[in-house]
Amino acid sequence: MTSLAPTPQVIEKAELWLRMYRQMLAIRFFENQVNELYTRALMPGLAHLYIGEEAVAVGVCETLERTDYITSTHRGHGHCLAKGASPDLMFAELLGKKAGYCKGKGGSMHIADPATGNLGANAIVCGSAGIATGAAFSAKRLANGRVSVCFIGEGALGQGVLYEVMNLAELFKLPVIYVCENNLYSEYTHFSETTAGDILARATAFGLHAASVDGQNVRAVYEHAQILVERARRGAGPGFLLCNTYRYHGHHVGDINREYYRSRREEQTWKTERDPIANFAKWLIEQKVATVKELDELSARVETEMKKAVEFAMATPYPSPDEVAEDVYA
Ligand SMILES: Cc1ncc(C[n+]2csc(CCOP(=O)(O)OP(=O)(O)O)c2C)c(N)n1
Repeated sequence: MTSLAPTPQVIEKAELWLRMYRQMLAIRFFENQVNELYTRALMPGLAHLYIGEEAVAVGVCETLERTDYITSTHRGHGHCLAKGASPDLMFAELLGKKAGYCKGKGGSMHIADPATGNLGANAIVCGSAGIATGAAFSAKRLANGRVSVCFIGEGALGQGVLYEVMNLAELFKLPVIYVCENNLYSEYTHFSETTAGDILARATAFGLHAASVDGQNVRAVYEHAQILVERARRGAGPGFLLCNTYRYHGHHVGDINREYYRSRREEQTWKTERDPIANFAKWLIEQKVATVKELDELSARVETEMKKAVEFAMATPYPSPDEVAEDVYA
């Protein structure tokens, strides 16, 4: 059987697709290491894993410039990595080390990286909506062409501040995009038990340009995000992107007995049929962007990089006790 050659469009974008694939792998392997550190009691506190949702962070952040802003959530490692953060410094932060992004004093839910436009994760549900909208306001006033992306979970739809900022964002035509990751559960409750009506209608009621996308398909996320980012950047106003996705792990690393709120069968179905990485790999191979062997080798390289990042973080020192009051505000 003769195989078809890749189309010109696929060839043109091959580098982009492979970069996105690599970035999704990086997030997955990073998070696997986080889970292991927690399970082996090597990491203080806990973490909310992003595994299963990689296509959202990567698809959106690939449409952004380094100088564009993002704000993140309690489930923020994926956003941080996709915007260009260093895994070494992230692991150092998770382990409470001085080399970490917050000198070891912030931990998983407070990683910020101004160098890559990441204005910070936020432990407060919807806590970053005002920050992202304010950043967009500054971008508009300074006319610097930057765009701001506010990642939120569907749990944030229950927070009043979201409606205040969407109202202002539309009135002022701010370059901000609210990316809502609906992973079906807010902690241990299905979204249908907390969320009335049509989610997109909440954004369109204020005049935002809103769209819904399969959050397991990185190309679809990328293409939808590109439209909203381009509109925002040329001054056409804010957008709202609803990404339908799923978290494979519990609400946090300690949430291991989950059958009382969702079945193992449901988890298995998402993992085997809708995995964003496996499905993208299949597509890359079908389109002849890469071979199975090339993707396997890439995967092994990225996994090794993440293991090395953990080694770096383990070996680097803790802050000295006399620095405890430095860089903290209260
Ligand atoms: C204002 C506020 N209320 C409650 C909490 C407790 N809390 C932490 S995460 C979470 C669930 C958030 O769900 P969602 O926004 O859908 O994000 P997901 O965890 O699904 O990624 C809740 C209720 C909080 N951190 N902040």
